[in-house]
Amino acid sequence: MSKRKSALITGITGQDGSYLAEFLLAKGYEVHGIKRRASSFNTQRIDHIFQDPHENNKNLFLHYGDLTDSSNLTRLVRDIEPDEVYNLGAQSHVAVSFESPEYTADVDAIGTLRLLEAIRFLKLEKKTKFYQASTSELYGLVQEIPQRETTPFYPRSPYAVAKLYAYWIAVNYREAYGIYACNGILFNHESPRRGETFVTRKITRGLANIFVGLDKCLYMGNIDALRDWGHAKDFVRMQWMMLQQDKPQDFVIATGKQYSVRQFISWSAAELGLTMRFEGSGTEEVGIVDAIADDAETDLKVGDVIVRIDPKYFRPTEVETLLGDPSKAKAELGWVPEITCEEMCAEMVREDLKSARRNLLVEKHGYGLPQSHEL
Ligand code: NDP
Ligand code: GDR
Repeated sequence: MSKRKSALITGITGQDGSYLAEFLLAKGYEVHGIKRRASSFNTQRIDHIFQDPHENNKNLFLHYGDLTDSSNLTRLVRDIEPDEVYNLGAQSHVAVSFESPEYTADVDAIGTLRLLEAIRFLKLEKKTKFYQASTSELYGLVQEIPQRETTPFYPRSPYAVAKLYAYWIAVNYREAYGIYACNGILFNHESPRRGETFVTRKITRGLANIFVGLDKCLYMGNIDALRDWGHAKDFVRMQWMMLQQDKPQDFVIATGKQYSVRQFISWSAAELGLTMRFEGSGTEEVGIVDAIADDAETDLKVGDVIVRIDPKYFRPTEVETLLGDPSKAKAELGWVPEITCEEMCAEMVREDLKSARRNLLVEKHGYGLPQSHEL
């Protein structure tokens, strides 16, 4: 019997890391993940696959570490000698990168270099395959629609500029040292595990809270922005597929369909039984409840304003439109996304509605709720 494969995932506690860990465990991999030291538990997304360290036959191992810490990364790569490294760890919030540009560069750009250097330094170039979580944010200011592997990059945030370095250093280590390194240029992908401050989750969670009476209004930034949103489950499958080819290559991963943030708000509301109407323009635009389904259990009334614009959520430089062309992934790897954006939106709303109802009970019994975060 062949020895089981091993994988090291940076960012295992994040949205993609949690789905990828599940996926690789189901394929029989030994999975190692790097988690950061935090003052409270930060492993909620992977608690369901956690294995007691005292048990035998474990196949999931968590290690403390950080992408800013070269010696830690090198030691882990030396000890694990992974067949595959998935570099998903990042300061991944575009708006936050304007507040913390240097840290974002350290983690997202130099962190990638540190990992590649560990592979090179330990002479694992022929053994260890490397996946880099690249991003459609590289395209930034529109040069071509839809965006494909050959579209020129024009990053529009410190996050995207850091990821540009990471993209090219992965290409360079492939060409210079023969490392099997691939960039997945992933367009936005979401799920019920999406961080609460990304726009889709902010909407599904915010509207669910308003629907049950925990909140009154959702404050948004640029709702004209257009995105190509897929489901994270579909996208992690492709991350693995990219490392199973004969030759390393870079791929765009996208659905090929595009919607506005405003549309996503309307879908989320519809899943709750609310029809929305938008009035006004610019920062004066509001989202109003236009109709309520008979079976919707809510105290909201027709005419209630539940969405407003707050310019503090606008970014200094915005990426207005992203639409990916996934034909290369389809032609060469047979990959097609299985979950539509609208289905994903409905799933996210249903999960957030369950949490909102649970939180309502908690509040009714006199216990405080964690405050929502901004951005
Ligand atoms: P998340 O923000 O959900 O997860 C990021 C992960 O990185 C978390 O596990 C986080 O740890 C970890 N991390 C953050 N800083 C460090 C650090 N200094 N050292 C080690 N680990 C760190 O992101 P996603 O899962 O959504 O995305 C995964 C990757 O894919 C990211 O690199 C992102 O930039 C990229 N990407 C994402 C897309 C998307 O639409 N989701 C699209 C294109 C690219 P902790 O839990 O402790 O915060
Ligand atoms: P993005 O995702 O910046 O594309 O990066 P995000 O969900 O944060 O924003 C998408 C678009 O929505 C607009 N927007 C708002 N965004 C947030 N967060 N909050 C708001 O209130 C709001 N209102 C409007 C934004 O301006 C933007 O145009 C994500 C991350 O996962 C990156 O790590 C990844 O690389 C890219 O997707 C592809």
